[in-house]
Amino acid sequence: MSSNQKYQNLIEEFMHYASQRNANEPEFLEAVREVAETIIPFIEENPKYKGKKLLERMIEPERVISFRVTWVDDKGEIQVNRGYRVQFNSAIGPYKGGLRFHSSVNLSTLKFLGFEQTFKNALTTLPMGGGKGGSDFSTRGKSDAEIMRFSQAFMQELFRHIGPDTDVPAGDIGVGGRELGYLFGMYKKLKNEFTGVLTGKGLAWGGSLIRPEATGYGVVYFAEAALNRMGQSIKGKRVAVSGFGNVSWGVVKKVNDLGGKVVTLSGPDGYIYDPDGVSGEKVDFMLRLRASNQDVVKPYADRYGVEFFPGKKPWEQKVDLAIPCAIQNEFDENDAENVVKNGVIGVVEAANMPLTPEAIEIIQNNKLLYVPGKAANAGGVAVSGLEMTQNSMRLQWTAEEVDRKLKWIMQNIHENCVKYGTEPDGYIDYKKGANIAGFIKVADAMLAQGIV
Ligand code: 2IT
Repeated sequence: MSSNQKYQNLIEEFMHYASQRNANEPEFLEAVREVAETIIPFIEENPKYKGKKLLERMIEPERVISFRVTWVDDKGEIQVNRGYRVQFNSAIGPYKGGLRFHSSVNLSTLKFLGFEQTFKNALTTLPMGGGKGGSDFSTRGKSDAEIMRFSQAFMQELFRHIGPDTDVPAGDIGVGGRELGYLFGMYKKLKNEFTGVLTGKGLAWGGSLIRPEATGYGVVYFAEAALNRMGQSIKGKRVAVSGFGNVSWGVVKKVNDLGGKVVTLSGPDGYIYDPDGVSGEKVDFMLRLRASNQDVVKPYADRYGVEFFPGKKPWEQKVDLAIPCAIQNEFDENDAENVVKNGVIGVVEAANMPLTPEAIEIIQNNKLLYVPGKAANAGGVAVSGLEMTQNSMRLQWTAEEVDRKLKWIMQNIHENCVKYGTEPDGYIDYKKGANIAGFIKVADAMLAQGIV
């Protein structure tokens, strides 16, 4: 009997408690269950953590802020959006995590993201707590002036709740360098302070080199470490990627650096298949696609004469590695069956929780490589942490220095996952390893700081 089965009753009891308190929050409950399934057995086997209600405390955000964002669009019409900041856990540092501007944003999404962020940030070795925020505002079809007015209106409330030692937001889906610039400008105006209150800033105003690339680079460094363990490497591998935004862009660049080939990109409209690989000027074209605010990938196919599959997902292509970079639950059991059938080595999550629980189960039951986002995509927030360090020191490190630190952090996370996730048969359960390593750091800090 596996420890998971032995503790099934405790897990179900805990999930019953969590579901009652968080009804109508399916994404949050999905993230909680994933952690509970690995952490409850760990707590039961490590008496130091027993009877302390650690998990009950961890699934309760320290603070949830919800606010109205009103602004005027280009037609002169008044628009009303909802803004949030979920300050989840500050046991090991100031709340830290991105802002997401996307039509799917609601409290459930942001609670799942803030909860995951707490574990992810703990894995980076840097002193950052967990938080997440955003709005149901979508940049799709908006003008630059509208994006500026919305970002300013959003910050007009958020500024009260954040600060360089309190809560340090960054970007996420729909929030890149442009949006962060508008957010930072308004924060600075309101506070009359130039501080490192946001990360992902532009280079000229306190940003860090490598931050734009960091999430994608980190994912590929992690994948390389995992492949090396299996006696393989990225070199010569064909990779399927979803999305075409910031994370996919970093993944494409680093896969190319290491001698692999990314053959797919996707958007809400479908996916493109480029057998020659996304390289050279095609990589820069990804940035133009993002800046166009259209949220479609088809223009890539039109421009470079490759195949476009409307309404389809890239996981039907035969590749060596699948790296979902788009959004939660984008990869389901059918996709998992597809990639298993096509002989994939594994799936590495670059987005947050892109695989459904059923998909994870299929990948892991087939003993294929599965790396959860909270481990694989931690490079983004890790370089955000390095940006905070540089801001505090009032200096700027070179790209080489930041990249070297990023690589070290990703290898360290990989080793920690192996340490806590190695199964008796030698299979590495990276999900279990990441959850336990993250839990230990946050739990030890919470125990030391008393009941607060
Ligand atoms: O999901 C993530 O880790 C991010 N969106 C980055 C957060 C950050 O604070 O850099």
